[in-house]
Formats: sequence, structure tokens, C-alpha cells
Amino acid sequence: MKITKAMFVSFVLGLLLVGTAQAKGNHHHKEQNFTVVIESFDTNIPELKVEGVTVKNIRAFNVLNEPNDLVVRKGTPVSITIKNNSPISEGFSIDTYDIKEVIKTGETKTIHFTADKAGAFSIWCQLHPKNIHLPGTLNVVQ
Ligand SMILES: [Cu+2]
Repeated sequence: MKITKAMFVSFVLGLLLVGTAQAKGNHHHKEQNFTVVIESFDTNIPELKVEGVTVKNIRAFNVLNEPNDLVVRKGTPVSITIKNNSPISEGFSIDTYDIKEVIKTGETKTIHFTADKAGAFSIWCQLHPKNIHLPGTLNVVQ
């Protein structure tokens, strides 16, 4: 069949419309990527004098996520790559988003979800007490 000028114009117009729709979609649903490193700090205090009492060989083991706080806009698809530098397995939980991961020592894991609920949610380690593994926060803002 013969391609008329009108057909060609409507074809180009159609391409433009598809392009615009895609650009809009990409802008709205662009994935936000985070990298969280689980770091551990092992401190040994050989001797400590407190109120006349001497305590020997205190071991302080602390674990925390770097960065501690993640901020994302509501509705954004999120990916978090978690690297565990702690010498033991660590947990990564966000209850509201049904996230409960275990990352072995030296391992890296990537999780995906859409931040569809606004609020401040605790990122915590389900394996260890909260005074050893300091909790972080996922802030989903409107
Ligand atoms: Cu932990």
C-alpha cells in the first residue's frame, strides 16, 4: 500500500506519544538503590576502675549498619544491597515490609521492594540483642 503524508504524520505522532509515556513512567518508577554495609567493632578493655571496683577484660562487641538511616519517597521501588562485614551472620529486618533476611559473614545480598507505606520503620537485626546490634531506620516520606 501507498504511504500517504497523513499516515506518516500519525505514525510519528504515535511514536512521540509512546516516548512521552515512557519518560513519564521512568521518572515515576525509577528504582532507588542503597548499599548498606554491616560493620562490627570489637573492643577489648583490659582493665577498668569504676567507683573503686576494678573490672578486668571487658569485651565490647558492637554491630551497626552503615549508613544507619535510609530515606526514600513513598511509592518508589527500592533495592538494598547488604554486605556483611561482621565475623558472624547478621539479620536485616523491616517488619512493616515483611523483610527478614539473614546474611552470612562476608556475604552480599540484594533485596527489592516498593516503599508503599509512609512512616519511620526500624531496621533491626533479628538474631542479636538490640544493645549489641544498633537498629537503623527506613524513612518513607510523602
Ligand atoms: Cu546482628
